Amino acid sequence: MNKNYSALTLNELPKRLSSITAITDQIGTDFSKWQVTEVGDGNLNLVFIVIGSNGKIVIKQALPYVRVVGDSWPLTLDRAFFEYNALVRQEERDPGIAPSVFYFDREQGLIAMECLDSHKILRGKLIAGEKVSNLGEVIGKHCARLAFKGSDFYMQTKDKKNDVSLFQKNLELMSITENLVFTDPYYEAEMNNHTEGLDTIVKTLRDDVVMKSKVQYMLLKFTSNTETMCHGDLHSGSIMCTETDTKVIDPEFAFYGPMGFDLGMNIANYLMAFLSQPAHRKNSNDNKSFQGWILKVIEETVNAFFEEFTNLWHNSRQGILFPKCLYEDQDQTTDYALNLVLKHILNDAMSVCGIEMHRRCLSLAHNADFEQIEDVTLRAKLEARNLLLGRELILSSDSIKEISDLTSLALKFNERNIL
Ligand code: SR1
Ligand code: MG
Repeated sequence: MNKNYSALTLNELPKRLSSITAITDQIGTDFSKWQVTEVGDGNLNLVFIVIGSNGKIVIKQALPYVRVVGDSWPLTLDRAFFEYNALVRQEERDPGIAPSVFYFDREQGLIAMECLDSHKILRGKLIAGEKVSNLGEVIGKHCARLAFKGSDFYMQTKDKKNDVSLFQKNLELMSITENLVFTDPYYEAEMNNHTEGLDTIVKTLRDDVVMKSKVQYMLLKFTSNTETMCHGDLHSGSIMCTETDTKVIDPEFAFYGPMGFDLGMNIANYLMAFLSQPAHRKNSNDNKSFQGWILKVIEETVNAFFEEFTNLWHNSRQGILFPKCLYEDQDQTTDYALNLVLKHILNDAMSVCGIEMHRRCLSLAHNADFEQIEDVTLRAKLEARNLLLGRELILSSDSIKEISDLTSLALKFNERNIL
């Protein structure tokens, strides 16, 4: 860690940041009146909202350790550098989707950005039964834009390779994903925990050599297939919404990897919201209606992804992959090629989806969707559905040909009495 680094405190923050013009331009120079609150509820960083006479700003600062575990798990400040770089690329590749960045200080692991205080974390909204219009369309398009514009379909080969090599150094956060997401759920790793009552299901998963091998095969793609820059952690805690507006935050886990990664992680979190609803909506009509809405969001997300990817394929394919000289210039169709690519993306997305559904119930960092269910028997019952649906998706990722195949499967598992 840099010797000049020091974590911000509520008291010291105003004085320490008062000379940074990029910040005072946003909120005003009279730092004696700044109101500071710490609002970080994530697993890794400090997050402050600072309100000045002219406006508000968010200050996010990396800590030299994993916040949720403490200083027994050291982590460098580098993640702020990768988050900053990913935010810049998100803005380039899908303008307006991420908070605006006003200032970055690598030594302090600090990013000053737009305060989205009229937005709420999507996970909380899904638990509370609050709908967001256009959610599927915005996130589906975003995933497609990120996937396409960070790939060799679009980037110049030199830029792509340089960018891959930059993000390959985000090794600490990639290593967290390699362990917590792909490996820990499937053995008795130290930081694991699961709800009482799930032992037989957990044993089924850990005994399933075919499924575990498919997960490791997906990990091989995670470590080796640098297809595009992924957000890397697109769960519903990384999406903030009002009723009508959606933003994507927190791309510190960004890496170059499979084009289906973000889509799969996003859908997994919707499926967990879907399967946990019976505990949050006691009125069965309300439950049914909100569950139906979540499934609609999943369908809209995937449809928007396919539509936008297809649009970019036809209008912006300018990289080394599937070049026009091999197709259009010879008056030949790219239908077969595009279909092949989309199938590959959906297949990877379904595998990642199943894996994410497992790790959020078995490894460190569970989802509030399930964790907030106080009735442990009910929680175990709903998590069991989630774990077995995840297994099905990993084992049969290639049998999901259309998104309705997935939503039908979700409805089926939602009815199953496993425990
Ligand atoms: C130690 S970090 C645990 C999890 O929190 C982050 O949001 C990522 O999802 C990571 O896997
Ligand atoms: Mg995060």
